[in-house]
Amino acid sequence: MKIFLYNPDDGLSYNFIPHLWMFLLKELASDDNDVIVADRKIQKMGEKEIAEFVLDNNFDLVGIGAMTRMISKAYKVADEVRKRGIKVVMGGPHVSVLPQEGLKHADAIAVGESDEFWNDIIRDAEKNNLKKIYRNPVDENGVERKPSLENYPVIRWDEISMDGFDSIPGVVKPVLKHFAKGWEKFFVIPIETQRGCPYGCEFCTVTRFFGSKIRYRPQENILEELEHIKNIEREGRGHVGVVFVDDNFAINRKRTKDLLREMIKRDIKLNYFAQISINLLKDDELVDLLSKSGCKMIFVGLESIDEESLKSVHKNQNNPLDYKKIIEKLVDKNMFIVASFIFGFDNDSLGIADRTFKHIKSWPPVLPVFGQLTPYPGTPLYDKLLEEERIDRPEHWLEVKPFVMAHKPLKATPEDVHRELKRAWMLCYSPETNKKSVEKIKDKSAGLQIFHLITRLMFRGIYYPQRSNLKWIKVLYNNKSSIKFLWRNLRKRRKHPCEKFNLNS
Ligand code: B12
Ligand code: SF4
Repeated sequence: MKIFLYNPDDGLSYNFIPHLWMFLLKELASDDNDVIVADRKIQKMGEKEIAEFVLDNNFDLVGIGAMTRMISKAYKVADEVRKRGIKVVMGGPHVSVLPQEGLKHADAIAVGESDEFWNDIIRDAEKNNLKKIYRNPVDENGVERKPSLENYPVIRWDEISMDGFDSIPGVVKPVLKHFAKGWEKFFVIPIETQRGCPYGCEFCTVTRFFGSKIRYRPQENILEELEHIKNIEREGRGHVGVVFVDDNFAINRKRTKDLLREMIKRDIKLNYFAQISINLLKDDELVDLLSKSGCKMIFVGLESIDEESLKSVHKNQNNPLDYKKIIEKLVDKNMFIVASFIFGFDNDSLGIADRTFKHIKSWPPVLPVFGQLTPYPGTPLYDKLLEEERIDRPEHWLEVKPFVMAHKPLKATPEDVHRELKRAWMLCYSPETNKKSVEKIKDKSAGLQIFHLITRLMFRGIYYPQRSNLKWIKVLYNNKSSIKFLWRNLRKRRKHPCEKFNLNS
């Protein structure tokens, strides 16, 4: 069978992190199948163009995955592909909750983690005998038996051509070629070490989808995959940024510390990004090992600076009083925080953007991201708001309006929340704030300062799309004072910045 796997872009990031599920299912498919994964070129195509590509390349089956946010694009692609007589199977967090909706657009739906039944789907498709729904078996109590990760395949990233996944914007490449040779090619590679989350925050789909009990991949198996990834750098094919997609990379601190120690011992240190709850980062030994093993950025769901708001969504593991101290510790160890905030909690009122910015300003530089509270199907939040008849657009995913709420919070209107979001993005990524951020880290290595500024400019693009070269040139022009500051500061140093792009000190 010739199989094509596709995940729509979120409309903003060109899938800068390639979707792990596609590479995982490619690896799990039995050897007699030819599985092709959609790359960045495909992301730029419209649904008809994608369907024509599938037809022209004689694919027998198309697998589509999507989060709720991208589901309407996924359905459009599925419809176009099926119009051309090719079978479509869909999976992922959205259709797993709403399989009947998915079946209006697909021949079959994979409900839940599909590792153990993916080959059944392929076999049935080959026999032209697809079932409508595939799911994991249940135990004697009717509880789903989620796949064990004991036999997780080692993905040979070093054997995959990564050229279609290079994430450096064309306009920045010449600058990097000049100042930081080797960094003009940068591949982002996703990897998982475990599944599940015990916290069960009200707005999140993870605990219901992956379960509250953590299942782990064997450590040797993870280390083997990291070794293959490291080979990409060792062979000089470009630089790599690993993303540990686990919802909480350090949920079991002992295991994580053991893994990090082994990475250090075996010299498979890689620049990486992970998601970790702020409460776990109080552990100094963990922070030290993260830094020594190559961690450069940590995504932390801070969500709010307001304790009441956190309580209202059962995010009890966060304490806003801890934020500053922990962030200082991390930046001190050369790691940056992607600080994720949500606006639109029932307790949020006007001025939340300014109040949040006041806190952020008092911290070492972080990369803040802001989104509105969204009731995703399959979450306790969705069920609660539906019962309270507070969702204006109960099927909001069929018409995604970025930064527009689907329900009414109690102390602000959806329009207020949108204004607050806009203000927060503006305040945090203005040229003045960017300059202050670079100034705050003027004693760090050249590499870290350049990395921080480029990342800031890229993060700005989450709210203010800047995909064309012209827009990028404008962004660089508007931020000329940060660039000048950086340039002067780096020239002052004895070691010339071009000499070495060292991210580690
Ligand atoms: C990495 C990640 C991202 C990355 C990008 C996604 C990527 N490239 O992987 C980034 C950081 C950009 C991101 C962004 C967002 N994310 Co995100 N993200 C994740 C995360 C942590 C890991 C995804 C992953 O690789 N999982 C591991 C793989 C193996 O699991 P999987 O994808 O579910 O695949 C399995 C099955 O679902 C199934 N499957 C999946 N697809 C298909 C397709 C077929 C054909 C078949 C047969 C099977 C199948 O098979 C796989 C193996 O079992 C998940 C949480 C999680 N643990 O999954 C959230 C998650 C997917 N994200 C989520 C959300 C909400 C977002 C945002 C909308 C957040 C926001 N407010 O901005 C944004 C959207 C982008 C945007 N800018 O607007 C939600 C999605 C919920 C939903 N119903 O849509 C999740 C589940 C987390 C949560 N808090 O609930 N995210
Ligand atoms: S938001 Fe994070 S901590 Fe909370 S349930 Fe989801 S994955 Fe777990």
